[in-house]
Amino acid sequence: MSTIATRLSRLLLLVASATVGVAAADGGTITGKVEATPAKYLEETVVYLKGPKGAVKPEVKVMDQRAMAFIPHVLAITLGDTVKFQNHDGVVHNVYSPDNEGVNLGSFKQEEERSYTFGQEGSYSQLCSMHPEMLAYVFVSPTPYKAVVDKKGSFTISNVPPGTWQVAVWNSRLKAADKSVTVVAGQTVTVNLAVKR
Ligand SMILES: [Cu+2]
Repeated sequence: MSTIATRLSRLLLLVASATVGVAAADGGTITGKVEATPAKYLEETVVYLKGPKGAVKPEVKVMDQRAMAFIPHVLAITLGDTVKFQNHDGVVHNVYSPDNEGVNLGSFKQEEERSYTFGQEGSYSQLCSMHPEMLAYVFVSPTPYKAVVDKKGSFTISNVPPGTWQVAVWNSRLKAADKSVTVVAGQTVTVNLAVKR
């Protein structure tokens, strides 16, 4: 091969690898709004993608206990993530969930914390055996592409790999059919969903 041809093929290789790198890093955005009927259950809603799963680096998320409540009220995590439960109240709290594999972290006092790695996809109602009014939800998503809706029902899921994916909704009491959405790199696609009985 002549020197010029060698240089040209090297240059083409460089351009090709750079293009692939940009495409892999450059995801799209899914945004939209969830409407709930009845509306009072709207805040207990998570929008998530059923795929792509891919390789996910586990993270540690926090659920606090403060002023006799779990904070946040709904925590969305990815399967493999660990939740650190804290207690910032002057009283002892217990942390348990009867759902899926069942969880009981026992009782612990102010400034103590205990961690748990949830074993299954889906929702866990999060309770305290001493204070029946304390209720929250941990939603374990099969993918890292998930969002808890805000007070108006709006959500945004960023950095989604390009492709066609199933958008699903979890709500503590209501249901919605999945929707198929096609994500294009660098673009935002809007998906509106309705949850009802
Ligand atoms: Cu408690």
